Amino acid sequence: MRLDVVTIFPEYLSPLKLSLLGKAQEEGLLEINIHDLRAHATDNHHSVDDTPYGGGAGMVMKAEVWGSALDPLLVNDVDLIILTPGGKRFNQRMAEQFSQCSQLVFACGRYEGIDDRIRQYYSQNKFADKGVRVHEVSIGDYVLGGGEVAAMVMIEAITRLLPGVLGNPESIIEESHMHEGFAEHPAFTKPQTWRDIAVPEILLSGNHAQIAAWRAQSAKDRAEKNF
Ligand code: 6GU
Repeated sequence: MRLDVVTIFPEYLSPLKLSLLGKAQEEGLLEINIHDLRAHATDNHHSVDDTPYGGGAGMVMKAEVWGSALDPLLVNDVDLIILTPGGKRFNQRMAEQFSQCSQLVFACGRYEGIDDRIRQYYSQNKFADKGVRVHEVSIGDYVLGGGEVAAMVMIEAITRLLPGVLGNPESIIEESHMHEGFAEHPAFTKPQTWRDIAVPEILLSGNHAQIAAWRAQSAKDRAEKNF
């Protein structure tokens, strides 16, 4: 899988070099390219934003700058993800769908967002015919300073589903039966008693059917409590 992230803060994405994702890149399972949006600014001040038509607070990121950054990335069979708090809420099902894609391009908006003509332009039939698909995505109901952290959240959720990236594929299979409303069961490891709190007896029984039933019920209870 190839990932491209376009941002005015390339250093913000440096954690992607660490840990499992760093290793996945070294092993060639994954290619991540970070692009500096400001390199596509054309005026003396290298501005990437301007005041909004219609007035109001804040600044809007310029279509010309984004167009120049995105044109070379949106060639064929590629999903453009525009990160915006107004987008479709990201979830595990979307992570699974995006993990099947060959190339994802993350457009990290700052300020009051990206000129909407970017979304409109790359949604046209001439791009759809080339295999360019456009998505507006949010990671939750709160407002971040920009899409960078949201892109990292999505990248972590998506790439751990790729073959060979996560150490333990069995936990992926377990998760695939979960989705919303069916959270994970509580987990325990040694010692059997810690500060007078014992591990549930059933988990020591060796009765796999009963353990599975206990885990399913606990996961349900926990999910309902957290709702
Ligand atoms: Cl994708 N961007 C911003 N700026 N805020 C958010 C978000 C994205 N998702 C949730 N809040």
